[in-house]
Amino acid sequence: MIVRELRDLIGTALDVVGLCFNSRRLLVARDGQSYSMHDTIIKAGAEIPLWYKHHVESVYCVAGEGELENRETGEVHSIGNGTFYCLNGHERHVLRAKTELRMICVFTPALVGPEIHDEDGAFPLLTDEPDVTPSPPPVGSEPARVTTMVRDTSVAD
Ligand code: 9YT
Repeated sequence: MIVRELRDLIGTALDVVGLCFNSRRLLVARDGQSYSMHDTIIKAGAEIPLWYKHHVESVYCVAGEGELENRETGEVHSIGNGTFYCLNGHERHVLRAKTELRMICVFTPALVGPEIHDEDGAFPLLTDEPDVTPSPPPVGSEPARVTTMVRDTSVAD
């Protein structure tokens, strides 16, 4: 069982600060599940073009008011407390925050942790690999494990 408190993530590497959002990554790839889960705050006034080419994202809004534009169809949906959407077709979209939004986001495959959006509004597909540095761990400590950012080049952009 994994039990975490949001307050324990604040200010750590899993509290990822973007230009107009804060993504607190509660569950990430190294936790061994098929998805990651984030508690994300989008700043009021933000307009974010996104395109999750490598991931499927599900989003449940629990606070705030905003708008979701599907750039493939031109459809615009209001977002508020209780709105859910799933980008199961990797749709290009724009998220607009009229007020601060709080969104619970689930990504498949799981994010490693430090991902930020690239120029297309996508997260790169990273792999979580153990550190292979052949130095012995200090006596009495757990084996060291660090997250390395490795671009998976088998997936075309
Ligand atoms: C809702 C959304 O896509 N926001 C961008 C941030 C992302 N969801 C994240 O890192 O949690």
